[in-house]
Amino acid sequence: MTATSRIGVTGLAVMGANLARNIARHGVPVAVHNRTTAKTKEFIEAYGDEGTFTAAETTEDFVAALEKPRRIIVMVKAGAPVDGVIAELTPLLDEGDIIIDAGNSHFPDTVRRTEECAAGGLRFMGIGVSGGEEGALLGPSIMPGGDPSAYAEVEEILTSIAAVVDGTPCCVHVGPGGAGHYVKMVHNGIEYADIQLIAEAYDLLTHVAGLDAPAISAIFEEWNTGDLESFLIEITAKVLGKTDEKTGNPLVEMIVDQAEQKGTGTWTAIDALGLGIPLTGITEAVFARGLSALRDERKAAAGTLAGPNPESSTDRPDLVEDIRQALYASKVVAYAQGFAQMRAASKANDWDLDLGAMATIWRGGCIIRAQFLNRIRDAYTEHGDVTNLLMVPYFTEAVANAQDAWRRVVITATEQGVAIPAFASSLSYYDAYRRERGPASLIQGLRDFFGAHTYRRIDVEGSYHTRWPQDGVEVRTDA
Ligand code: NBP
Repeated sequence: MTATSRIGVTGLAVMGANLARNIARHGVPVAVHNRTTAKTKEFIEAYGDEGTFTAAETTEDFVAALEKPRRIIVMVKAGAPVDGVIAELTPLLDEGDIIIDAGNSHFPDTVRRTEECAAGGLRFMGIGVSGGEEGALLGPSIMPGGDPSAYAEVEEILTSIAAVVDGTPCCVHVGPGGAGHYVKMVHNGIEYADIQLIAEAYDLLTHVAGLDAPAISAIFEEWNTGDLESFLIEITAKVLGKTDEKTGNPLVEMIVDQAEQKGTGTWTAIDALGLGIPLTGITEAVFARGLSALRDERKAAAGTLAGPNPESSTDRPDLVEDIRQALYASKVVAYAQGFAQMRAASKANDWDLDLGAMATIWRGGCIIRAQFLNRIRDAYTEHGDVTNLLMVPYFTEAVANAQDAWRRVVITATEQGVAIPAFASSLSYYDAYRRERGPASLIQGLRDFFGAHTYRRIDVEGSYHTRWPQDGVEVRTDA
């Protein structure tokens, strides 16, 4: 085997195969390999004429086909398979060679693998790739993390295969270690929130506004021409507009209402809990999927638990526009929270994330691509280190303009008994965030009462405890 390939891809399921094809279509010779060799043969038979491929049956041949420093994209199932592939590759590689995990790995695994590879003289990168199978083939959003010297070796290839928006490739070096997979994780979390908000809007338009799926499809199509313009709103119109060939009903009504998940939303929520960052939109979206999965329990509860009086229906003419505004405001909150989480993680891990660049590379190729991300990019360009996007004038004003409609929607939904966890929690977050003084003073008082956990006062420095059950006297505890 002669070393003629500039890069290798191992793992030829849908994502790996499409990434390899995308790279080859850009004129880069690619070595391809898969654990099950039949898949490699199938790949060459189907796509071999799309570029210069070297098919390798063994890992040894795969490595031998690569120019040095070797650049190897691993696109196998996240988890133990990635460690297995790294263990197989490591003894065959030389110092400075680069292993690139482009799957959806959990970022702590990426941090560990980076250290393990570095101990053996190898450079490791964890890169997030978004856009599903079509994105991988035609231009994904790429979030590369890891050693900058390794990125320099693959930058040209990665930027050439990425989606391009306004002449800018949707690929930028995110940061060291696990930064790339971290940002991809938050991207997926935001995707959960976006989808949940859309589902809540659909529920309201169905059960409060009384519209059918084709009518709601037309509404989403119209919404896609304004502030909400995005891939997810566009495909919502398509999904709602689809008629089931078997029954003639809207297909969405024939699909079981149990949402599945692969775990990235849960990782995002758990990470936010660890960082102490309020991430209500994404977390409610994960919980909502969990609740949807309790189909049998819901079925039993539907006949048992009382709801509101069905006669208290509403036919407000402005309801559809109110829902649009509530969706937009809630979306602003979900993104503000996700970006606040990335900011906190960047500080905690010394990643120095350029959050404006993250908004820039999410504008194309990925599932959450949206017009809206231009506004987020502009916010970081104009205001630098933004603590919370809600405080940037564009979003401050956007939410202020939408808030009356948002409140009406939450009230109406609650009166009608329609669950809107993401709409409502986003509004509560907004109301809590804009309060100079909240009710946590009582929480501190209670904690001090039952656990002597102490509290701070607003008028003087120090830490205090009141001897509640004894003599009620306040004592300073840090003096
Ligand atoms: P899968 O996640 O379904 O993984 C299948 C691939 O992993 C096959 O090539 C399989 O080889 C290989 N593999 C497994 Br399983 N165990 C292995 C092992 N122990 N050693 C070597 N290879 C092993 O593929 P995918 O859907 O293409 O996704 C790849 C990665 O990209 C995942 O991390 C996924 O989360 C991520 N991702 C997927 C999407 C998407 O839309 N599907 C989007 C973005 C990111 P075999 O053929 O021999 O079984």
